[in-house]
Amino acid sequence: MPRHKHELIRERVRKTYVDDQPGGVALPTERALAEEFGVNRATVRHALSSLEADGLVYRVQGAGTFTVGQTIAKSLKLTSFTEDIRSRGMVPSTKLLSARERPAGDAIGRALHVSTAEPVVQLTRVRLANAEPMCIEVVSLRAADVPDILAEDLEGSLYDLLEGRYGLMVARAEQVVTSTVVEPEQAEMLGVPALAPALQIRRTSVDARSRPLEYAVSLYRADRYEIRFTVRRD
Ligand code: 16G
Repeated sequence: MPRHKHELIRERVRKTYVDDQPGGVALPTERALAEEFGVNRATVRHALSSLEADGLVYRVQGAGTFTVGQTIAKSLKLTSFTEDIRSRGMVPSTKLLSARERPAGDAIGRALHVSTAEPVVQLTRVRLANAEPMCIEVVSLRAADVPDILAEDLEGSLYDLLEGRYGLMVARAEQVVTSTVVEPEQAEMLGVPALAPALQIRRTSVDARSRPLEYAVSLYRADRYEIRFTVRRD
């Protein structure tokens, strides 16, 4: 079936410049694309609008057109970062930024049900998928729950470590999602411009007896993450 010219161009642009690209990669200019594919700029514009409408690229006034990359749907099933990324056929990795013991303080103490002076272990990690940064996570655990954890490899799955070495199993978590922006010092770690939109998820995880195990604050790139949930009429 003959198709419109802009649809053919759209498919060629998609195959050449969009598919398999990480997010934030600039496409050539409209003029360059028009030349490359031997069509006029209106056709290219039409093709780009259609890619934009499908959420595959985004346009920034005066700067050009950029790939969105694959987004990761975070469902309300309780999963670890490692599981989320593997389920998308990507390879998870982690860069440990800091690992230390400190007093819980107010907010963390409240979340973990300990006094403000109680020592907690705090890990700050950049989590990546196919070597591309996805989120920054700050996880706090009661130090008494995880003796010698600072000597462990903290660049793998924390949930595997908690379960395998300490017998701690997360059964449920309370989560609060807020929208925010990336602070300048976080922007570089996430590979996005400062003040780019982000999703913050605060998770308090408890075991089967409702004892708090983990308080985690994860900052996700909003261009790569979405939250999906099922609502049911009972
Ligand atoms: C997820 C959790 C985080 C947990 C981590 C463990 C959310 C919002 N947060 O990122 O609380 O610490 O997974 O992942 O889902 P890991 O086992 O791969 O280290």
